[in-house]
Amino acid sequence: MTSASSGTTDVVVVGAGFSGLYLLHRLRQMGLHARLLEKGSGVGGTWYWNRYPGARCDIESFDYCYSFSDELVREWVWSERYATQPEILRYLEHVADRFDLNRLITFDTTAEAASFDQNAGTWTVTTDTGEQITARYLVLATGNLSLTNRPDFDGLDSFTGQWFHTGTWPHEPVDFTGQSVAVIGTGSSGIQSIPKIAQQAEHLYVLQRTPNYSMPARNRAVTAEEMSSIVVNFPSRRRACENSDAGTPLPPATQRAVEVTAEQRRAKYDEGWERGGISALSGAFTDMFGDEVANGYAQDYAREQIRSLVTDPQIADMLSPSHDIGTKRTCTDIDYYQTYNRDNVDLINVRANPISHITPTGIALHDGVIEVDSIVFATGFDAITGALADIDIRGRADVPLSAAWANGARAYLGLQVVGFPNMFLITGPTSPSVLSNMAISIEQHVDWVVDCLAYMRDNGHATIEPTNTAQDEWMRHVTELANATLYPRAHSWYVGTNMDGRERAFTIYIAGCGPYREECDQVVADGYRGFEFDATSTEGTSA
Ligand code: NA7
Repeated sequence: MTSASSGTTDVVVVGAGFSGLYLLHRLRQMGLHARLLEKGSGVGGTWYWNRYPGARCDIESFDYCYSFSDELVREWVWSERYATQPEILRYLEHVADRFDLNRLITFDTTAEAASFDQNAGTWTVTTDTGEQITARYLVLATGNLSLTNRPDFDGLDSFTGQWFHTGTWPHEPVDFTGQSVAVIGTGSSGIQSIPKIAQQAEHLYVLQRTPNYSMPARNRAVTAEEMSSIVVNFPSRRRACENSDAGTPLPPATQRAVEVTAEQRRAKYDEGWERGGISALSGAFTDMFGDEVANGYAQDYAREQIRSLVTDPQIADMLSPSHDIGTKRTCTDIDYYQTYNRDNVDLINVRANPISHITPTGIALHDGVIEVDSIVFATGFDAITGALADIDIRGRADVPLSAAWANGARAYLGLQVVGFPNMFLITGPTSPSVLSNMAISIEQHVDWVVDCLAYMRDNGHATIEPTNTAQDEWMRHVTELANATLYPRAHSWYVGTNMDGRERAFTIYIAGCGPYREECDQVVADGYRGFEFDATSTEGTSA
C-alpha cells in the first residue's frame, strides 16, 4: 500500500458530493488508499454550492439519502418532505464526520488535468495547487450539474450593483430588502428562488425566455410518527426505489392516457396534482413520454392550473409552456405561480424583448431599460459533461476526452469510456443520471465501481477498459430507447442546447433505474461482458 500523502495513492476521486463521500467510505472498507480532491472548502457538492434562497430537493428527503448504513438511516431525522439545501448540507457534513472521511479530502483544490500513462497503467492528476498525484484509478464524481452557465452579457463588468449566480451563491446571507432585483431564468433554480426573493425585495423583475412546467411541491413537515414508520419500512421502500424507473417508490402507472375517458384522465391528474411533486402529472399514465397526444393532455391540464393560480390572464399566458411536459426538467415549487399575483413582481418576456446588455445600473433590453440593484443569474449549468470537460483529461496516446467526445459524449454503461482505462464516471452520460433520483443512482454506481476494483484485485487485473464494440452497442441501445420517446425533441440542458453552439445530443439512459441496474448486474454476471482487462502493467501504485 502506498502512503496517502506521498503523491501516489490507489485511487484519486474528484468531487466531495454524495458520490465522492460514499466512494471514500467504500474504498477504505476495501482496503484501498484514496485521495479526494474538492474545489470547495467543504463537502456537499451541489448542496455546498447552490445556497440560493428557496433551494431544496425535488425528491422526497427519505429517498434522497444514503442506504448503506442502517445506523445512519435510523439516526438522521428529516424535518420536511422536501429537504432544504441547508438540511441536506448538514446531512452530508454529518456523513463526512460520522464516517471520518474529511481527512481523506483535500479541500480548496481543483483537479485541472489528468493523464494516463500507458506503460505504467496509472493516472496522474495535476491540481491548481501544483500537486501531482499518481494513482492506479481515477474516479470522476464531479456531478451532473456543477459547472455554471452564465451568459456573457456585455457590460456586466460595469454593473455597480451586486450580481449572483444561483449555482455559486455566497455563504453569507444575501439581503435584498429595499432593493430592485432582476432574476434571469425560469428553470428549477429560478422557480425556487423567485417566490423567496419576491417576499424580500422591494421590486422583482423576472426575465423569462421560456416558461417551464412546475408542479406544486405540497411540502410539509415530517411528523415523528411518519419518520419512525419510514425507518421501519426503509429497506422495502429502498428496494422499490431501486427497481423503479425514476428511483422513487411511487407505484408505476398502469394505464395509457389515450385509452381512458376524459373524466378518468382528469381524476388521475387531479390525484397527482393534489399529491404534488415532480411526477404529479408524469406519473399518471404510461404513455406520457412516448405519445404526443398523451403528453398534450397533461400539458392542457398544467396550463389550466396555471390559469387558475394566476389572476392576470395575460401573465398566465406568458407563464404557460408549450413544450412536451417533462422533456425539459419539470420543476416543483412553493407558491411560484401565485408570486405573479403580487404587486411588486413584473414578468418580462426576454424572448420577445431580448436582453441587449448590462448597464452600470440595470439591464438594457431591446426595448427599454430596467433599473436594478441586484441581478440573479438563474441560468443553469453546462450539464452532464461540463464538469468533466473542465478537466484536461487525456487517455491512451494522450488523446483528450474532449476529442473522444467531439461529436457527443460516448461511454459504456455510463461508467467507462473507450481509450480511458481505469477511469470511472459516477452517474456519467448514458446512465439514468439526471432522470433518476441521484441518491439511488450514485449508490448503485459507487457499489458497481468498488466491486469492480475488488474483482480486479482478486483476479490480478491491472487495467479495465470497455471494448469499442460494447460501447458502440450501448450507444445504439441508449439512442434507440431515447428516440422512441419525446425527450430528444426539447430544447433543454437534457440535450445540451442550453449551451451556445452545442450539438443536440441526448445521452441519458431512459429505461429507468431498475432495468439499468439489471443491465449492469448482468454485465458482471457475464464476467464483465464488454470490458477488457490487462494484467501486464503492475508498476506504479500498489494495492
Ligand atoms: P435550467 O433549468 O437550465 O434553467 C436555466 C434558465 O435560464 C432557463 O429558463 C433558461 O431559459 C434561462 N436562460 C439561460 N440563458 C439565458 C439567457 N441568455 N437569457 C435569458 N434566459 C436564459 O437551470 P436551473 O439552475 O434552473 O436548473 C438546473 C437543474 O438543477 C434543475 O433542473 C434541477 O435538476 C437542479 P431557456 O429555457 O434556455 O430559454
